[in-house]
Amino acid sequence: MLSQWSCIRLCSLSTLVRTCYFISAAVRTLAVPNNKVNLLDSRAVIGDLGWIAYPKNGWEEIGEVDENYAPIHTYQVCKVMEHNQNNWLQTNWILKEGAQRVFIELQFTLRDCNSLPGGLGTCKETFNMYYFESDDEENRNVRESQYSKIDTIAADESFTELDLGDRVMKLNTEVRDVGPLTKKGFYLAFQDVGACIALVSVRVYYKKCPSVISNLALFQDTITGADSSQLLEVSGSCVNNSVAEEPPKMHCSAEGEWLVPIGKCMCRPGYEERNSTCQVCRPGFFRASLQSLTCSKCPPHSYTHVEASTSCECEDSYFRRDTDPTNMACTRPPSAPRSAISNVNETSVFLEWSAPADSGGRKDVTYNIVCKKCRSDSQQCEKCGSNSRFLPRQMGLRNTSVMVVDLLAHTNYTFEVEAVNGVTELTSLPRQFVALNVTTNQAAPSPVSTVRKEKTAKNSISVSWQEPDRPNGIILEYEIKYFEKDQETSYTIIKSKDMEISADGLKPASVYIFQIRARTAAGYGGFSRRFEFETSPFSVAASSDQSQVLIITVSVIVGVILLAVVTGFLLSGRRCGYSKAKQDPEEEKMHFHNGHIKLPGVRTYIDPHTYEDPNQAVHEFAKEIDASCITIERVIGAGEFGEVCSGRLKLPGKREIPVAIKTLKAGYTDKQRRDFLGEASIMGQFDHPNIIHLEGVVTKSKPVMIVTEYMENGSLDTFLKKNDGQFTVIQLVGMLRGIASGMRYLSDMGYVHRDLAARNILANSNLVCKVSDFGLSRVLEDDPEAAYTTRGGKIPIRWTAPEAIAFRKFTSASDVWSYGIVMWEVMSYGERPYWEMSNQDVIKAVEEGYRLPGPMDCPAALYQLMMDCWQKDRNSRPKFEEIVSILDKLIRNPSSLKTLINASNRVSNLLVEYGTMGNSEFRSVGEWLEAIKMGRYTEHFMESGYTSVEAVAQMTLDDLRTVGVNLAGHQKKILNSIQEMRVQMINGTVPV
Ligand code: ACK
Repeated sequence: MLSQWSCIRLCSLSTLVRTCYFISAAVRTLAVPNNKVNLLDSRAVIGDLGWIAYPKNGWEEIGEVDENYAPIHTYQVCKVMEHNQNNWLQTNWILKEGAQRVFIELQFTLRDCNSLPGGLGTCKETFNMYYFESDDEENRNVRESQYSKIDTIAADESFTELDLGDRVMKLNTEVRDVGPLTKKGFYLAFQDVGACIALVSVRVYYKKCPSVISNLALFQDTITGADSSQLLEVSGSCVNNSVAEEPPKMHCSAEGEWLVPIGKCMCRPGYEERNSTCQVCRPGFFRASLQSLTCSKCPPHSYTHVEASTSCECEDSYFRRDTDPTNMACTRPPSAPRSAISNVNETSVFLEWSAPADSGGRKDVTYNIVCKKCRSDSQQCEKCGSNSRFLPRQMGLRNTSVMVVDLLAHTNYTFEVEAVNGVTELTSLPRQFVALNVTTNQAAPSPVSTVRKEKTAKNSISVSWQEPDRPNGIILEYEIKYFEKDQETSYTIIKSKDMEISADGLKPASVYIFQIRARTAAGYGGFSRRFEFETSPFSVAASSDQSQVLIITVSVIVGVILLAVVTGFLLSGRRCGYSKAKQDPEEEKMHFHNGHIKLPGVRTYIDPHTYEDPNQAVHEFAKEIDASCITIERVIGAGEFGEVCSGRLKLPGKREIPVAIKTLKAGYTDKQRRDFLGEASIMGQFDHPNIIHLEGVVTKSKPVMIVTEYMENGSLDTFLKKNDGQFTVIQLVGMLRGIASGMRYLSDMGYVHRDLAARNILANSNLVCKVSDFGLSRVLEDDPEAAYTTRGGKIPIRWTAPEAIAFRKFTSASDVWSYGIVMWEVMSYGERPYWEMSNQDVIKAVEEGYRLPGPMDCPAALYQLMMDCWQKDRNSRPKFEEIVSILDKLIRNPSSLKTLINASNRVSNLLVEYGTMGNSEFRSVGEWLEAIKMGRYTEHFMESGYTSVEAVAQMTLDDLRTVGVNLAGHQKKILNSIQEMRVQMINGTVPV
């Protein structure tokens, strides 16, 4: 019989090393991964394994060494020749350590039965593995029947004698698992029934999911479940300084792998995640919320001096709104808005400003308007009422402009434009604002809103009405327009100072439409809506005797009263008030058909010359004022016909108003009187806020007077010269807009002014400009600027269009040319157009295409407009309508005025080549000084080094003083000549 021992021993000497080699190779490849926990490893046990073999001659332990010569335990059995083998090998008691399923890995070699001679009948090639559970290890006497079989183990590969000869050892590895285990521990047992086996190693282990940190949650070691497909749900715990956003969970698979993570932990604010831990934010850094990724540096104007900050504090005077993100810089209230300008249009004010220099670091700057109404005589202001409207709104404006409408006329307002931002309310600091003082202008009254029918008869309707809601001044009269319904082309206009009229001469049983409007010094307001009233079909009195008696009685009473009134009026003689060549002194009636006047009255300008009797014209258009109503206060100037005075006019029932009074000096001729009053006949036809308003005339006593509204600042040219450089561009453009608007009205009326110049514009205390000086044939006679042309007419050359100078073609287009010159005068603060050039030189230069240069600091858009007004072809010049609209646009968009013409533009058009100081005429400074009668300074100039014309052309007033020219008159004379000199020098270098 071949013993198991002998077989192994046989092998061992020659094959052990190789066997060990295989074993060690297997050990290396089966290094324990960290999700397997060994309960038993026979190779790792150095001392006695404590296994028991039964019967004793069955399994046998052989001491071997591995490749490192470390001892290992090997059990062999090889009773292949004997029948009925039943050899058991029981392991020691294995504590299961909480495992529910264990794995048994066996390594063994098995002899191929075919390779054994004579053993074929009894030789086996398998063995069986059993287990037995128990709570303690005392009871080792386990009966065979108590074991539970795990499996029959067969070798994948068995070996033969040949293999030994070939030095090949075939080591099998088999793994079986068993569970669920219910007791504390168990025994394993290997049953051999007649095979040749060497059990080289037995390893028993269970699997676990090893402790891991995932999503900042710690998942502890977890022993896998009893079932081979079971997933155990495991809760994680958040690592230090982290919190669960959603409870963290993972699933431990039977294979010891973590699967399906759910939820996660995040570092607390003040900490950030680094290497799966939460690290504190350093001073100067903060982390505000779970959502932020890392600690961030404190934003500008904030700080923190401690660790683990969740926010940074704002520096002094800086703030943070609750809604501001924590990573936003701390901010502060804005500075005041800048460059505020206002533009008044009657009772509306357009305010515009620039954003503050410092927005406080925020983008939510808005503007509030504080409106104060101030008394003109004091600094006392009160909050504006709720009547005025702010467009688009008063508070929280995002744009840098606002329109304020429905203000009171003639009222001083202060508008404070405040800049605020999101942190303004967090501070007690005063709000930063820019203030604008504004005085509203005259404004036309609002429309009459209610018209009532008082009485109707067969041929008449009496109506009454109420004063408009916003009269905007003293109502001078009402205009009542009425016409038969659907017959609008034929209408009648009645002017009345009362608030009741009777429209007579109407058709019976007919519907009439009434519309009423009011007039103040600022002109007419809009018409009321249409009111319909019907005349009676029959005479009311016709049917009854009683009524007839009543009517007769009433008629008699009315007649008596009327008689008394008329007599009283006549007796009152030179009573202060108007008198008109009308039956009702307070009422004026005009009939229109298809837009043309049917009875005396005006819609378009009527040349007073067309009246045979000039007196009739003046009384048609001007009211006669009784001289007793006028108080003359002082002489303010001299006109062609006599003094111009200021004074006061007090008409009965009216407020006293300041007026200008033009007088006709004694000893006048008839023609002079006619011409003098001609102006009133023209002025009286106009009714516009930018045309000087005629109050009336005094013709019935001497001196003959023309009374107009008083314009505090007098003529515009003088006023601008006195206030050189004092106005904003917007104010200047506002003046120009007013003049253009007045001129639009005149041209619409078909009136050509012919003498439009700054000297003929008057300005009031609100800077409202009004066109004045309306003459007849004398138009230009009294203008000191007017000069005789070759054709004999007298014309203000510098202001007049070439075609008007050349062939007296005066039109609204020639007025537009003059308007361009006025623009130039205004923008240069009253500078004389073409300076001291002679009229002849001006005519020649203009004919040759030369034009005035842009005034200093003049917005390019305005200079362009001037140049357009000076187009040679009069049809190419803009109409006043267009000029008004261009100026309106510029006013609405003041930034369009910021582009100024540059110095070269200024002079490139300055192609004036006339004067006495041409390059050729004066070769030396001495000659020049002699020519302007300043020869006495020649030596001074030479001594100071001003020896050339070029050097002189650079001189300033200070230079002149240094040279020794101290007399103001001489300084002025020399500087004027230097100015001309510069012009000529430029002209000499710039080609036309
Ligand atoms: O520049 P001024 O002060 O303004 O001098 C002239 C002067 O009379 C001779 O025309 C002034 N003037 C003319 N009309 C008026 C007016 N309606 N209001 C005030 N001043 C006037 C003008």
